[in-house]
Amino acid sequence: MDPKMFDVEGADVAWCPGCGDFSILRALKEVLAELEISPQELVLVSGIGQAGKLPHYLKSNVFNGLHGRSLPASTTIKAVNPELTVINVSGDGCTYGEGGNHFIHNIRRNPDITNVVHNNMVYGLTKGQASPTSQKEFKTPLQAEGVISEPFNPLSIAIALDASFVARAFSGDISQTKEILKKAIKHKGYALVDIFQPCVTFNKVNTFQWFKNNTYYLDESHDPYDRNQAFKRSVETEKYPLGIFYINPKRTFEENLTVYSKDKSPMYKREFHMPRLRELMDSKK
Ligand SMILES: Cc1ncc(C[n+]2csc(CCOP(=O)(O)OP(=O)(O)O)c2C)c(N)n1
Ligand code: SF4
Repeated sequence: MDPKMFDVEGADVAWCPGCGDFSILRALKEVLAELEISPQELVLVSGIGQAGKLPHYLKSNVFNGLHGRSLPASTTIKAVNPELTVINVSGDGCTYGEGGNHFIHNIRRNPDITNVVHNNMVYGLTKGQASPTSQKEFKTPLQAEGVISEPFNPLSIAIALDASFVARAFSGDISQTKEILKKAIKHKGYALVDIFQPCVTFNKVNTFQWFKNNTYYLDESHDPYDRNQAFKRSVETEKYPLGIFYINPKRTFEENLTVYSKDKSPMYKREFHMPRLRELMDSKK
């Protein structure tokens, strides 16, 4: 497929020139085309923020919800129609801050969705306040003397909760980001891809060059099926590892739903049975 088929004609892209979001958009379009996933089979789900605007710029079915509330929507969409490819795209604030509770409980459920998090270590849309992943001592107009809280470590939390697929990429390296995204989308189960994404306007510390200097790729000696090893790597901060940290194949949320135990057809293809619904409603009176 041609990645251009995902272009949205006349889209008025609101991102700043040089923003790391552009490379994520490009990588995602190319990966979808290479995996031959059509816009009709795809649903992009996001919350609020600069990252949350990505679905406006990529032709697909879209659900744009409240800040932090995209994961439950993704899980539900996949549950009612497991034939769709569901990709959740949002920022670090949206996913780990306002949506932190959903992030945790979504991992327990393990829906077959891909969760792409644009991690720029700042709140971009609301003009540069600290986010949960902002580093200690990072100065902002609100945290004028620097952030005093410990940064949230999404990878360690995901591995501790035995998530099905945990990875980190850097938007400055499109080819590696594509490889990681491809594996995440193909993975059956919840796949977290945290992507370092420079915010060139509001984060003058964690720049493209900073991410380049402070990251390295996990090499072949890393066994992504070894949870202890994955956890050890996830806490490294002197240089942040990139790549696939952890894979744990397990049954998905949809597979565990009894509604699919005998009949695999999605909900919308099933006959609606009004008398049975009435019976159920009446039984709760
Ligand atoms: C419940 C709620 N709290 C706060 C806001 C205000 N708000 C909108 S976007 C945003 C920050 C977005 O940051 P992030 O999710 O990191 O995405 P980015 O803009 O950096 O891509 C905030 C705090 C809101 N819309 N809803
Ligand atoms: S404010 Fe930051 S995250 Fe938002 S578009 Fe500009 S560079 Fe990108």
